[in-house]
Parts: sequence; structure tokens; C-alpha cells
Amino acid sequence: MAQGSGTSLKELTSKSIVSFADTYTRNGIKGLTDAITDNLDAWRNTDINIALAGKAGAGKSTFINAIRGLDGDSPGAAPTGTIETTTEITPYKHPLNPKLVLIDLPGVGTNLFPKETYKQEIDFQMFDFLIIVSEKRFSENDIWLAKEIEKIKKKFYFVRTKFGSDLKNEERKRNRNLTSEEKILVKQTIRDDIEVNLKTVNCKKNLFIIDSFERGQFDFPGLEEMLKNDTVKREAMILTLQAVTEQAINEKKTVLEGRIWKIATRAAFAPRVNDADIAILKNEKEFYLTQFSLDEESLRHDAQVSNIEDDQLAELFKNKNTEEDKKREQSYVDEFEKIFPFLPIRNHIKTYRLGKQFLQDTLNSVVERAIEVNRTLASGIAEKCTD
Ligand SMILES: Nc1nc2c(ncn2[C@@H]2O[C@H](COP(=O)(O)OP(=O)(O)OP(=O)(O)O)[C@@H](O)[C@H]2O)c(=O)[nH]1
Ligand SMILES: [Mg+2]
Repeated sequence: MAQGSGTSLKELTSKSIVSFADTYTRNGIKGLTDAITDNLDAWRNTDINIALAGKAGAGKSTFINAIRGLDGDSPGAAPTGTIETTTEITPYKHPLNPKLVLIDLPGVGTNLFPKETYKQEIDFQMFDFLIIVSEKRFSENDIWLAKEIEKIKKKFYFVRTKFGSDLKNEERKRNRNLTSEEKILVKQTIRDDIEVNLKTVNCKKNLFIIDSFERGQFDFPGLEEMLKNDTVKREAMILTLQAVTEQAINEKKTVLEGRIWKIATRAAFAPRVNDADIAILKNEKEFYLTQFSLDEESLRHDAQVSNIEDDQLAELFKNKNTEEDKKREQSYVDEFEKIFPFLPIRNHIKTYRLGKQFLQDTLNSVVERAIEVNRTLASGIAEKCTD
């Protein structure tokens, strides 16, 4: 890459992600928040890399110039043109937010960069976010890009360019100027089309319809605002925190899975008095909840540490024991009731199998919830640290 320096978020996080995950495993959200506060300057000084992808001629380089307030022929501007122009990955710093680096990528689906080899040539993992730039009709390349980016769990924004010339074409067709309402309608039609085409991928609030030659118009100001302030940095931080906590949660899950057979065996051979077998399994469920800090006390504490709002906390509690979980648990208890202990060994086996399944299902559901809760907590921490 030709331009751009400083530590990238990826470099910073890959260095510290292991230690962050470690801190989180040992000291929970509080430990993670402290570690991040200690590293706050490093966070603030990292570059956020946003790559512009899309088919050749969609307007990626022109958009970068527009954001940087440059004409196509200004010195230092990204080369643009009607023939395939960008053939090298080139980074450009955002003028008002120099920590934000816009990376101009070659167009996808050309002879030089066919879709099949694009992924090998350009590793999307290198970037914190991507912007898919699209023009005119929604193309198959756009869907392909969106799916590839989603596959590696990166976030993307979707920018539809050349809207000004769409309006002009429409006026030419109707042989008169369009009213403001009609312009809004044309824009909505384009938006609907993109949303229908991207129905499998969620980018509703990250969709911008612009014309790079009319910077004050359409969604350009909104997009500019988003890139200028700390929204992207905050989002990058949230994604990193989520990755850190999810990694730790999944490691813990593996350890807990390793004890399932032992607990299921204990339950299977427990005397069927006062529901002792069921109690063993339920105890293990409580153990899972404390292990993932989902018990009431931990939840309250973590919410306070990560500074999340009261209504979000209420939401976390509301989900504490979902109806579905309760029903599933009851159906297991009913099954246990059906197995009598007086019969020979095969009933122990039956009880063991049932117990094992109960624990695995419970663990899966607790882990799912832990990930969800940590997503909320991560946004709270990021909000606090990027203020
Ligand atoms: N009217 C209008 N023309 C645009 C807009 N964006 C780009 N163009 C024109 O579209 C052509 C291609 O633009 P580029 O910015 O070079 O496209 P690119 O996506 O970088 O293309 P490659 O580098 O080949 O992948 C140029 O002639 C631009 O002037 C826009 O928003 N409105
Ligand atoms: Mg280009």
C-alpha cells in the first residue's frame, strides 16, 4: 500500500486480543473494561481501515475524492475514469478524521480481477469495515461481495452512486423537471430494490444513495457525518469486544462440555428420591449461569461497570429465563418422571442419555444468551470509552 501509516486496529487488536480475552476469562467484564481504559490512548490512535469494493466504474475512486474534497484532476486525487482505472490497493486518509483510512480497491469482476481470484488477491480480513459501492442496476457482483463479507463476519455499508444522473435521465425521459416528491419516490424505488436484493443481509440503516458530484445532496451529508465522527470507531471497538468475549465464551463452553458426561453419569446413578437426579442437573445449569456471569448479581454488576442504560438492563433480565427454555426444561423433567429406577441397567443408560442431552441443550442456550448479553455490554463499554 502506498500511503497511510500508524497502528491499524487489526494490528493493535491482534496483539492485545489474546491478552484481552485472557483478562476477560479471569476477571470478566470489569477486567476487560479496566484493560481497555488502560489502553485507551492506543485505541484512540489506531487507524480504522475502510475498504471500498464494487464493480469497475461504480465510482469508488470518485467517492474517495469527493469525501476528500478533491476534483478528479487535483494533485493527490485518486485516479478515476471511464475505463478500468484502479489496479492497486491504495489507502487515502480522511481529511477531517485522519485515523480513518479509506482504501481504494480495484473493481471486482473484470478481466484483471475476476470474482474467482478477487478473494485471493484481496484479503477482506485486512479491513475493519467495507463499503460496497454500486451504480445503476444492482449487480450480481454486489450480492456476491455482500455475502463474502458477511461470511467472514465483517460489517459493510452500501453506497449507491450516480443518483444525480439517474434523476437527470428520468427528467430527460419525461421531458420535464421532476418535483421534489417525484425525486423522493425515485430514491425510494432504488432503496427498495437494493433492500430486496440484499434481503439476506442486513444493512438497512447503512445504506446511502448519493452522487459524488453533488456532495450537499441526497444521503451524502449523512454518510459524510458518519465517517467524520466517532461512530465507525465505536462500531469497530464493539466488534472487537464482541470477538474477544465470544472467543472466551466458546473456550469456556468447550471446558464445560468436557464435564457433561460426568454430571450425566452422577445423575443417572443418583437415587430417584426427592428428584435427586434432576437436582444434580439443575445445579449444573446454575453453575453454567455463574460461569457465564448470567446470574442476577453478576448481571447487575456487569451492567453497572459497562455503563448500560436501565432499560437495556431490564431487557437483559427479561430474557433471563425465556419461555422456550422453561418449556424445554419441563419436558425433560417430565421425561425423567417416566423413567423408573427399579428396573435394571438399561434405565440408567436411558437416564444418562437424557441427562446428557439436557445438559448439552442447556449449555447451548446459556452460551447463546451469554453472547447476546455480552453484545449489549460491549456496546456499553465502547460508548463509555469513545465519549
Ligand atoms: N454522475 C456521476 N458520475 C460518477 C459518479 N461516481 C463516478 N462517476 C463517474 O464514473 C466513472 C467511473 O468512476 P471511478 O471512480 O473511476 O470508478 P471506480 O469504481 O473507481 O472504477 P475502477 O477503479 O475501474 O474499479 C467516472 O467517469 C466518474 O466520473 C457519481 O456519483 N455521479
Ligand atoms: Mg477506481
